[in-house]
Amino acid sequence: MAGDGPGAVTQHVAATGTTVNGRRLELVTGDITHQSVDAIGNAANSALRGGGGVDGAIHRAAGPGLLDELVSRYPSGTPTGTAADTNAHGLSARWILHAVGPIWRGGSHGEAEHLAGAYRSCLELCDQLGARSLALPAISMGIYGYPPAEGARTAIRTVGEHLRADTSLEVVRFVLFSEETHAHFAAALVEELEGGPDAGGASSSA
Ligand code: AR6
Repeated sequence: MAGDGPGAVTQHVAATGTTVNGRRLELVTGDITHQSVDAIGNAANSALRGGGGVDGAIHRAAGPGLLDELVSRYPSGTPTGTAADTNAHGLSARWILHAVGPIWRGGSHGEAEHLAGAYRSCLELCDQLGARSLALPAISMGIYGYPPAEGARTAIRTVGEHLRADTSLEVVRFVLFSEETHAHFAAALVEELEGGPDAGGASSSA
């Protein structure tokens, strides 16, 4: 909801979260195209020409100007494990960050590094752009077949590391499309940020 600030949860079925270094890491269930945040992450492919899943939903909601911008600014797309920024067009945000996760091929083809790289690129772009709030999907965990328990741990760990360092971000919100995916992220949040010796002072709240 506009006006509620970056910490507002605008649409959720189940919401959980934690605080890392004074910044919020939130989990909600919902449609990422309905989020009002500075930056919305997309799970794209390296051609950056649209597709199915969350990519299709974002292109439909943003309108045809998004594809035009991608074609003109990124004629060669962007490699797996990186992200590219555009304007948000019809979405209620300032930027869309088109992140390219890996296709799951069994786990021994650099998938974890590429998945972490896709999330890290979104976080670094936020710092370059001055974004204070970011909504992220479960990159690679749909059509690209990444096992969600493992993918969620990589996603949470990568965001947790970034929030512990110097960043413009005040809120990072994972917007998960199903209760099942939300449960994987909630378990990963406990394991990666609250349970282990590397918890970094995180404190949980509902
Ligand atoms: N809001 C939030 N999450 C969503 C939404 C939505 N509107 N729609 C789907 N998801 P996927 P990938 C979830 O397949 O695995 C495209 O064709 C979905 O349930 O969108 O990275 C691209 O162009 C899943 O949990 O992305 C690429 O070719 C998560 O988003 C390819 O798919 C990611 O699923 C990328 O595959």
